Order: sequence, then structure tokens, then C-alpha cells
Amino acid sequence: MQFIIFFYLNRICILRFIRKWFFSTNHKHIGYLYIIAGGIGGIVGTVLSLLIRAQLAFPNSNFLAGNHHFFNVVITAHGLFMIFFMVMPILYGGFGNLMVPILIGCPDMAFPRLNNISFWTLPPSMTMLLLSATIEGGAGTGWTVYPPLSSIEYHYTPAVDLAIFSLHLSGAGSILGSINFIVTIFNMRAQEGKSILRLMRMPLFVWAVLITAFLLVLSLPVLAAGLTMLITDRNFNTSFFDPLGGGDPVLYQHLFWFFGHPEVYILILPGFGVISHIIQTFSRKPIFGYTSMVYAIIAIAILGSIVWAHHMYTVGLDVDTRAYFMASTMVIAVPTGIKIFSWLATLWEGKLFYTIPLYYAIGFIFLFTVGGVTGIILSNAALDIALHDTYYVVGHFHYVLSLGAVFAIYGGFYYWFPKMTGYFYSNKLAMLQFVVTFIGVNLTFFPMHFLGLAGMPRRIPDYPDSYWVWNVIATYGSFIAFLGLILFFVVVYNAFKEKRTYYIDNGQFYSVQNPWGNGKYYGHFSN
Ligand code: HAS
Ligand code: CU
Repeated sequence: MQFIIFFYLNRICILRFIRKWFFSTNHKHIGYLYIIAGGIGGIVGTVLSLLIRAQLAFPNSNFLAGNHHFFNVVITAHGLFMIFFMVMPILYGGFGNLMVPILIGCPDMAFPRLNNISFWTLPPSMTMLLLSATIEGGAGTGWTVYPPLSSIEYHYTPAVDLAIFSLHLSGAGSILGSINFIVTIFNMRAQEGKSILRLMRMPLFVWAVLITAFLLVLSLPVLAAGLTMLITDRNFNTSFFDPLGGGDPVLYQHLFWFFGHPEVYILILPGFGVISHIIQTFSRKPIFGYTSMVYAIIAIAILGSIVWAHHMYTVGLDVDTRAYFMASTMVIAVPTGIKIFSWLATLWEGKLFYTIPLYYAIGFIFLFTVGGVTGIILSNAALDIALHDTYYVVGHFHYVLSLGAVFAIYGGFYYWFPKMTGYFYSNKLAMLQFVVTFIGVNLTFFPMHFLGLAGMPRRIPDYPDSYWVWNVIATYGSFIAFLGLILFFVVVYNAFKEKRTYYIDNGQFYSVQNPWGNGKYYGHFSN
């Protein structure tokens, strides 16, 4: 009976649509949903970034109608959207769900229904964040939600509470998703006869997702605790972070960065995984130093969990503490350097097949290294006294994120696009998209280093005339990068419209079944 009702209900188109996209437990559908949600989050985040750049286009700008609180609301929503609702959903939830079961050769995730609920926490939490920016004056706390700015005295409307609930909810979804990844990767690797896909032969993207999952499970609860204490401070008269009641705002900073620093590796490790796959596919040889690549991922995760106070050099930590955090932070350059040099060694004397994903991957290696090295400069506690809270920090983290994580997203998307859709995109259009994006993001973020060294603070809506030149260049750059985003949607639209299923390069024929002529590294579980 149930079956018959289901069968007839299913014939109604809209119900079929709802069943397929809302109730799906299929890892690919959920992966697509994550990518689509991340795309929407990315569009919102990008529009917000253009508002920031328009306001900063010239001194004395009145673009946001002189409403400086609103400027703070915009930068807060921009940061939170890009981190939690763009990079994480696409790189980790999207590519992770899509590729992990395929790469380890299992039919689906270990807990498909849990997977569904992990995704469906995302739309409501995105909505809450949007509300927190648009109602009741909005939350202008910065993405770190530091008290006392986030306390009830300075933000007395529920906007901040909404932002906190949004983070709680998306965090709960991420924890569930991470448990699912860990269980799947430990228990469901392909088996043939007695031999099982061993951990030390797993594709590197799967390793990256596994370690990211551990980082999330260990760090998100600490953020949740800090945010909960903040909620009770705001609403129930506790004073965890209020010196008047014996509390301490620096405690919040410790709790936040104990999560916040691992979070930056959560954002980049899956990107490292994607880049490893692209590089080996288009160099036509296995990745150089597989074993050290795996240990480097693990080392980055462990070290990344014990360096959090490099965000707090200016709060009055004593000298020994600063020396410890400085040394431990600098050590991260070693495993990260191992990864960079292994990618270069893979490219070295490889039979390079120049495609759009490879351009993105090479761009990634170069630009991520720039961002990494400015990180090493910031890790110096003495220098950071001058550079903390200046545009130098903004330049640093956009090089590792906007030019690192975002290049990994674009590269991975172009790399797996034939697998996801069954079509090829136009190489010419995609090349144009790459060039425009490359120029745009570098023009936007490189000048920020000069601004920071010249002392321009971050999170300000206006500045003295002497900072004008680099700011206007950055603003032009951001509009060029936005053009790149529009072109990206043109590329995708064009691919669906033209429905290409093959292409010819250098007299070679390539079909979507084996799009890069090297199926060995592409969606295949034997490494
Ligand atoms: Fe960072 C602030 C230090 C990597 C993201 N980072 C941020 C913020 C974000 C962020 C979002 O120590 C701002 C948060 C906020 O809103 O306040 N970061 C580092 C270091 C690394 C690093 C040492 N960050 C990342 C990644 C991110 C990210 C990855 C996201 C994807 N970061 C800091 C510090 C601050 C900071 C300070 C606080 C600043 C402040 O005052 O607020 C490393 O993981 C980077 C390692 C990578 C490399 C490149 C490849 C390595 C090679 C080996 C040779 C290189 C050597 C170094 C030996 C180093 C090729 C040579 C050194 C020379 C100077 C030449
Ligand atoms: Cu950090």
C-alpha cells in the first residue's frame, strides 16, 4: 500500500523534484546541493565585498551613506558568509561528499540520512545569518564576534544572537558531516577478496577530508562553548567575559582562536587535496613523495591546533608565551613547504598537459606561497605588534583564502566538471575566466600589503588621503574579480547549452568518460 501511494505520488513532477532534492540521501545529490548552496553564499559574500570596496574606493566616500555601523555589518557578514557558507560548503561538503565515496570505492556515505540532515542545517543557518545582517540594525561585530563589542551594551538588539545561532547550527551540521566522513573513510574502503584499500594508499583528497573532519570535530565544540557563554552573557546576566563581574574578554579570544586557527586549515586542507589530484593528473605521473604528503597533512593539523595565540600577540601575553607561540607557528612552514616542494617535484619533468585546472593549480602553488610567507612574517611577535589589525593581515589571509582556497575551488570545479555534469565547458571561455580572475584578485589584494606596512588599520570605513592610490587600485581589482565570477557562470551556462561530450586537443580525442586521458587518477579508487 505504502509503495503504491509512493509510486503515484512520485509521478507528480513537483513531488518528484522535492523527493529528489530535499529528501535525497544520495552522496552525489548532497554534494551538488552543497556546491549550489556554497555558490549562493559566494554570490552574497562577493556582493558584500563589492560594497566594502566601493566604500573604500576614495577618501571621504559616502557610498554607505556615512553609516559606519552598517560598514561593520557588511564586513561581518562578508567574512562569515565566505568562510562558513562558501569555502566550507564547496570544498569540504561539496567536493567531499561528491568524491570521497567514489575515490574509496564505496556505494555511499556510511550514514546517508545523517548526511541529508547535515546539509539541511545549512539553508536555515544561512538565512539566520542574512537576517542578522538585515534586521534590528545588524551585527557589526566582525567575524570573530569579540566581546565587549558583541556584548549587550554595544549590540543591544537580537541581531548578534541570530548570528551566534547561525554559527551554532551550521557548526552542528559540520560536526555531523565530519562524523560521517570519519566513519565512511575508516569502514567503507573498497575490498577485493582479502585485500582492502589501505589507508596509506588512499588518494590524497580523501586523506585531506579525513584530517579536516578530525579538526572540525575537535575544534567546533570549543567555538560552540565560547559562543554559548557569550549568549548567556548577553541574555542571562552571566559575566564570563565581563570584567565588571569578574570575567575576562581575553578568555573569549582564547576560546575563539582555539577554534579559529584550526579553522583556517579546515579551509585549506581539502584545497591541498584537490590540488594534489590536479597536479598528478596533468603531470602524467603519481604525486611525488606520497607518504610525506600524508604525514605533512597530519603534521599541519597537529601543529595548527597548538598555535592559536599568534592572533593575540597584542593582548598582553607574557614574553615566554609569545616566544612559544611564535616558534610553534613558524614550524608550520616545514610541513607546508614539504607540500609545496612535492607539488613542484611532481610537475618537474612531468609530461604537462596544459588545461584550465592545471593553470589554477599552478596559480595556487605560487599565490598560496606568497600568503604563507606573509603568515610567517606575522608569526613574529615583535613585528606583529606593528602589523596586527592592519591591512597587512588582510593581504595575508586573502592570499591564502581568496587566491588559495578559491583557486582550489575553481580548479577542482573545472577538473571534476565533466564528471559532475557529463559535459565539457568551452576551454577558450574558461581561459578568459582564469585570466580575468587572476588579474582581478592580484590587483585587489597585493596593494593591501603596502597599505598595511604604511599603517592603514583594518575594519575602517574611511582613511587619510595618502592611502588613496593603493585603495583605488584594490577597488578596480575587486570589480575585475567580480567580472571573473560572472564569466564563471557564463562558462557553466555555455557548457550546459552546448552539451559538448568530447574535445580534440593536439589531434587527441578526449571524451567525458575519461576527460583528461588519464582515468587512473580521476575518480578511480586505486591510487
Ligand atoms: Fe594566517 C591571521 C600566520 C596560514 C588565514 N590567517 C590570519 C587570518 C586568517 C588567516 C583568516 O602568526 C586573520 C584572522 C583575523 O580575522 O584576525 N597563517 C600564519 C602562518 C601560516 C598561516 C604562519 N592563514 C594561513 C592559512 C589560512 C590563514 C593557510 C587560511 C586558509 N595568520 C598568521 C598570523 C596571523 C594570521 C600570525 C595573525 C596576524 C594578526 O596580527 O592578526 C602558515 O600555515 C603558512 C605556511 C606556508 C608557507 C608557504 C610555503 C612554505 C615554503 C617553505 C619555505 C618557507 C619558509 C618561510 C621557510 C610558509 C615554500 C620563509 C620566511 C620568509 C619571511 C621568507
Ligand atoms: Cu592563525
